[in-house]
Amino acid sequence: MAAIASKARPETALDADRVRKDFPILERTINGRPLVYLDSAASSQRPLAVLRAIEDYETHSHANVHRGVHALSQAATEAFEGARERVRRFINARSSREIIFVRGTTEGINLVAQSYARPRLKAGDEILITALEHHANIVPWQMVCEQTGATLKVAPIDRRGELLYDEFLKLLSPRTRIVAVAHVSNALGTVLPVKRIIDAAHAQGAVVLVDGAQAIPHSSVDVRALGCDFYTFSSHKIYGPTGIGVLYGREELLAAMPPWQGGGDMILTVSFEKTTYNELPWKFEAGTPNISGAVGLAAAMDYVEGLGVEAIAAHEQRLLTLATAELQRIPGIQIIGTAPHKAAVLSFTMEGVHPHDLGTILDTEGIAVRTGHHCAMPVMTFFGIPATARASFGVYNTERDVASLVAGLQKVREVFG
Ligand code: C6P
Repeated sequence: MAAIASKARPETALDADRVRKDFPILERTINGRPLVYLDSAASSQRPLAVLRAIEDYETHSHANVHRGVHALSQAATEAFEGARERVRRFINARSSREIIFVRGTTEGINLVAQSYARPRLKAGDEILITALEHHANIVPWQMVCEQTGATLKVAPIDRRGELLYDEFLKLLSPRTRIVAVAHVSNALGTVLPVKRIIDAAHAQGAVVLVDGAQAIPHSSVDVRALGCDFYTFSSHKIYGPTGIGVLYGREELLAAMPPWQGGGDMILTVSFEKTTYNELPWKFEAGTPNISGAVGLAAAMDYVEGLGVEAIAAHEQRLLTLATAELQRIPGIQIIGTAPHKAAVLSFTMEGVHPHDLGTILDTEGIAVRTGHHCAMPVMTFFGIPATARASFGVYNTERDVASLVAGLQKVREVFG
C-alpha cells in the first residue's frame, strides 16, 4: 500500500495454513461445508492469543481501573494502561496521552466532530470529505454542519473509485477547517493518498482526521510520519474484540478540546458549583471503560506484529490479485472499485443476480461474504447500483478460499442461468 508509511521489517512470507490454526472458529462448518470466511472487512475473527489474553485478564485480574488501592484494581489499571502504551507503540504516537479508548471508529469520529469541530465552526466554514466515505465519516459531519452552520464539501471520485485529487485540491481553501478522509475505502478497497491529503490540508490551515478502520489491519500506520491530527480505528477489524477502538489525536489539539461525555474518571474534582476535568487521555474516557477489550486489542497488536505487518500486506495483496483475475473470467461479473492501489477488499456485482441472492447462495456453500451498501450508500449511488457483494481478505485466507469463492460464484451463475 503505497500511501502508507512503512516500518523497516524483514520480509518473511506469511504461512496462512499455520496462521489458520490460531483461529478456532475457522474449523466450523456452515451448512455442512467448511467455513470460508471472506468478511474480515466487516469484522475479523480473533486468534487464540486474543481470546486467552481476555480470559486471563477476566479470570485473574479484573476489578475497576483508576479507583482502588487494592491489588486487583492496580492489576487492572496496569493492564489497561499497558494496553494504551501498546497502542501508542503500534501507531508510533508521541505520547500515550494521545491515545483515547473509544467504542470504535464511529465513536472516534463523533468525538472529534462534537468536541473539536462543534465548538469551533461557524457559518462560512467548510468540512471537506470524499465521495467514498463510510456513513460514519459522513453523518457526524452533517450533524456538525446542522449545529454550526458550516458547509459540507465532497471531493469526487472517478469510475475506478479513485479520489480525483485535483478536484480535492480545488475544494480545499482557507475556509476548510476540517478534512476527514478514509485511509482505505471499505466499499471499494481504494487506498487514498493520505500523506498528500494531509500535507495539502495543512498548507491551508485545516486539521485532518483519518478514518483508519480499513487500513489498520493491512498496513503499518505511523501517525507521526503521516502527520495527521486525528486517526481512528476499531479493534474488531484488527483481530481484536468488539466494543473498543482508538482515537489518536495530537496532544495540543486534544488538550484544547472540551470533554466529550461527563461522568466518572474524566474528572479531577466535582462540586455542585464547578467541576474540574481530568488530564489527557482520561478527560475523554467517562465511565468504566472496556478494560478486557483494551487487553484484547493489545494482544491483537502483538499478534499482528508477530506475523509482520509487511508480510500480512504482501499475503493479502497476492490474494487480491488472484481473486481479481479469477473473478474477471466469470461471465457477468463486474468488479466495483478498480483503483491501482487497493487493500484486501473485492466488491463486485453479477449481471441479473441481486447481491443478496448471490450472498445467500454462497452461504449455502459455507462462504461468508458481505452484501449490501456497506454503509456507503453514496458510493452505490455513484456507481448506479443498489448494492454489491464484497469479499474481503485477512491473515487466515488462502488460495483455496479464492478457489471456493470462484466455485461458489459459478454455482450462482448456474442457478440463475
Ligand atoms: N465498516 C464494513 O463492513 P465501527 O462500526 O465503528 O467499528 O466502524 C465504522 C467504520 C468506519 N469507517 C470505515 C471505513 C469502515 O469500514 C467502518 C466499518 C464495516 O465495511 C461495517 S459497516
